[in-house]
Amino acid sequence: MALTIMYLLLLLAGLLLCLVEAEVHHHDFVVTNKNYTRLCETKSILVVNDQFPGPTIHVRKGDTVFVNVYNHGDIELTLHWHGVKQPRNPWSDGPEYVTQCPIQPRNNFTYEVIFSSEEGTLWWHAHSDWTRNTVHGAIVIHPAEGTTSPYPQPDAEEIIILGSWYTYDVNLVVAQDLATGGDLPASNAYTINGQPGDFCNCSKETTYKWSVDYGKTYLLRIINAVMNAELFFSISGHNLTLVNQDASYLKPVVTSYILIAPGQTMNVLVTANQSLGQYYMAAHQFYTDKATFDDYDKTNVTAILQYNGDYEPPTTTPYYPTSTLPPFTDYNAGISFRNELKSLRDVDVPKNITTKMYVIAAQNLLALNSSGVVRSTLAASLNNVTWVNPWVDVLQAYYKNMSGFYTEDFPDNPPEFYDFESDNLPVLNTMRSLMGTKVKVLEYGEEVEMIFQSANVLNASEDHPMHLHGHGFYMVGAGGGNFDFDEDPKSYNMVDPPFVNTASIPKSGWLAVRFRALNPGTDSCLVRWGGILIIAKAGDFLAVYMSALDGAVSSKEGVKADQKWVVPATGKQNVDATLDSGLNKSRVGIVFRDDKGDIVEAVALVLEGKVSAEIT
Ligand SMILES: *[C@@H]1O[C@H](CO)[C@@H](O)[C@H](O)[C@H]1NC(C)=O
Ligand SMILES: *[C@@H]1O[C@H](CO)[C@@H](O)[C@H](O)[C@H]1NC(C)=O
Ligand SMILES: *[C@@H]1O[C@H](CO)[C@@H](O)[C@H](O)[C@H]1NC(C)=O
Ligand SMILES: *[C@@H]1O[C@H](CO)[C@@H](O)[C@H](O)[C@H]1NC(C)=O
Ligand SMILES: *[C@@H]1O[C@H](CO)[C@@H](O)[C@H](O)[C@H]1NC(C)=O
Ligand SMILES: *[C@@H]1O[C@H](CO)[C@@H](O)[C@H](O)[C@H]1NC(C)=O
Ligand SMILES: *[C@@H]1O[C@H](CO)[C@@H](O)[C@H](O)[C@H]1NC(C)=O
Ligand SMILES: *[C@@H]1O[C@H](CO)[C@@H](O)[C@H](O)[C@H]1NC(C)=O
Ligand SMILES: *[C@@H]1O[C@H](CO)[C@@H](O)[C@H](O)[C@H]1NC(C)=O
Ligand SMILES: *[C@@H]1O[C@H](CO)[C@@H](O)[C@H](O)[C@H]1NC(C)=O
Ligand SMILES: *[C@@H]1O[C@H](CO)[C@@H](O)[C@H](O)[C@H]1NC(C)=O
Ligand SMILES: *[C@@H]1O[C@H](CO)[C@@H](O)[C@H](O)[C@H]1NC(C)=O
Ligand SMILES: [Cu+2]
Repeated sequence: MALTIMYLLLLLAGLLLCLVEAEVHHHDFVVTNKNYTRLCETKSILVVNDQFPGPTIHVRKGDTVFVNVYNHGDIELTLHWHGVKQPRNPWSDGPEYVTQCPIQPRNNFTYEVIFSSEEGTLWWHAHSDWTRNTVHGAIVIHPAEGTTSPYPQPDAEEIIILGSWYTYDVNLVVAQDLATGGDLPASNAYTINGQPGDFCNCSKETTYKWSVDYGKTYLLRIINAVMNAELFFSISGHNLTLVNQDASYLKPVVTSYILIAPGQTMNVLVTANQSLGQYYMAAHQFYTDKATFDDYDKTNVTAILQYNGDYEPPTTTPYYPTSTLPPFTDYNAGISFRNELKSLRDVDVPKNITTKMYVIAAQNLLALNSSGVVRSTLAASLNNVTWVNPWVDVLQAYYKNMSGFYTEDFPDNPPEFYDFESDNLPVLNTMRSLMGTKVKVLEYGEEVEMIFQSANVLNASEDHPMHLHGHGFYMVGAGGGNFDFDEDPKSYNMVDPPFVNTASIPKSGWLAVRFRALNPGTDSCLVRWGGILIIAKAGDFLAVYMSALDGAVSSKEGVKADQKWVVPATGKQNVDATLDSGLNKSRVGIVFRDDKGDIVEAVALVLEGKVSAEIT
């Protein structure tokens, strides 16, 4: 009894201490357009405070930051504090149309960013279509005053932001794609702290350099801020010791490379104890989509780790991590890295699961006929629902009890069970999804399990990074093939699974996560890829929204319904036809009448404007 009271008193004292010591910070973020030159070409990009990447926010665990955002740019946007749980503070989370409407040009908005249990590295980014490609920066969260990291104090720290560069106005192109169609563009190069590095045109002079002292140990805070791609990252001659992901500590993983998904953040320790010289840090894409659509960014982005001191470099060019950076399509390197991740300590995994969801992530193709013009629209879906933005943000609609903006019938299971990983899915049955703004409602305190399955609809199964706002989740399992409800749960890690905010569903496989709905009032994520919005009720309100990070809906006008192609009615045939769409290389759907007058739907590959389609 006495012990219990002591404990409570200590707890109270601890809380008071926290309240006294947590700091409040204020920042002004001014968004403007600014010209930047990369890859030999100059273009105007959106930046914050004249910096690309944007300014770093430094806090201690438990602090609060107010950020006044002034939009002096030419495009509407919001900002999001990726991985910050924001307890009971959903209005400041940021996703457009989920927690707020975008900040219009010449307007301002103040975010209150509340840090709670996070410790490590996170990041902030714009959350309106693809504006985040240049509007982003690091968030460094140090241990609270008087506490220390469970790992030895490094001698110094370095931030590495991995980004993607487009030589054209990608926001415009994405807006056009969203309106008219086609796959989303691949970047022209990846960047490290804004620079493509030695292997890209017109980039050698400005390659990012990091100087180290022999014998010191450094903490690298690595952020994947690219739009769409998972990346392998390696430093020639130096192992990495991964100690923290998504601002949560891990058991140390000594590795020669990491795999980092868009949205993820990783802290690694690096000891500078190799012979004095220059070593490349290099990254490139981990590509999991099928080989026929290989139009991805194949550049190798590099920065240089160089030892301080007076020495003759042993080589004229820096060492390249040839043997440690896995090849673009090294699926096993991806899987074996992910299997190593474990929380530093045993954790309290939710076991009283009251909501269990099996969610199929697929890429779909919709055919919309408006006044005789058939638009084929690539869209992503979760359980066959493709998310549609409401025009009043969901949180406001929920809070103000405004009806008609969403429905609370997001399904716990796919409407139809089939062999999700088949290489031969019947096109017509699986290709279409349902457009809608569907939300899943959770009671406060529920323990939730979500199993995501990457379906092979359109032969397009690939890794999909999933991200949860307002909460972290335990990644309890992942595997290949269709989820086996009897066998697969036996392999769950119920002891020390990693606690993260972003994890990938593996290509042709599944991902199982668990979380507690304990944060009334959180929300959202990338609407374009289709998604679920979860609202958890409490005395307060709560919305959690989850979706794939890696794609967007797109569609293309131009396949006119009256266009005549001579196509046999049956059998698999290649069609040769010209598409007046301006699309060069893309996966599109085509819908037309065959010579018998029947409507035919098919998936087509467009190359240089020529269509070759398989008609079944
Ligand atoms: C960017 O460069 C273009 C052409 O070089 C110029 O017209 C424009 O004013 C510049 N924009 C800014 C924001 O400096
Ligand atoms: C910020 O916006 C508000 C309206 O939302 C306006 O009243 C205020 O003057 C603006 N502040 C600045 C510094 O522009
Ligand atoms: C670099 O420039 C050369 C010459 O202009 C060009 O042929 C090549 O395609 C460029 N490489 C990349 C990756 O853009
Ligand atoms: C990296 O770690 C591996 C496995 O622990 C070890 O075999 C290798 O020698 C290490 N390399 C360096 C450069 O320390
Ligand atoms: C360099 O440091 C790493 C990490 O502490 C250690 O594992 C490795 O053995 C060291 N290598 C040399 C050559 O000292
Ligand atoms: C990137 O590096 C890989 C080896 O890791 C190499 O095969 C490829 O040619 C490089 N690509 C470019 C564009 O330099
Ligand atoms: C499990 O959760 C339900 C609903 O939240 C609750 O009523 C029940 O008491 C819980 N059971 C246990 C064993 O915690
Ligand atoms: C599209 O709709 C028009 C009427 O607006 C109709 O005449 C046409 O047959 C439809 N096309 C297809 C492929 O269904
Ligand atoms: C919300 O609206 C519904 C339907 O209009 C109504 O039945 C319900 O009582 C309202 N709830 C609140 C809390 O206003
Ligand atoms: C998905 O929804 C669409 C539209 O309602 C429907 O045509 C299709 O059959 C559904 N697909 C599956 C696999 O449930
Ligand atoms: C998917 O790939 C398989 C095997 O490569 C092929 O037989 C099938 O026709 C493809 N289906 C579609 C919809 O492209
Ligand atoms: C498509 O390819 C043609 C021929 O190579 C080229 O003229 C055209 O500019 C390309 N269009 C796009 C949108 O890349
Ligand atoms: Cu986020």
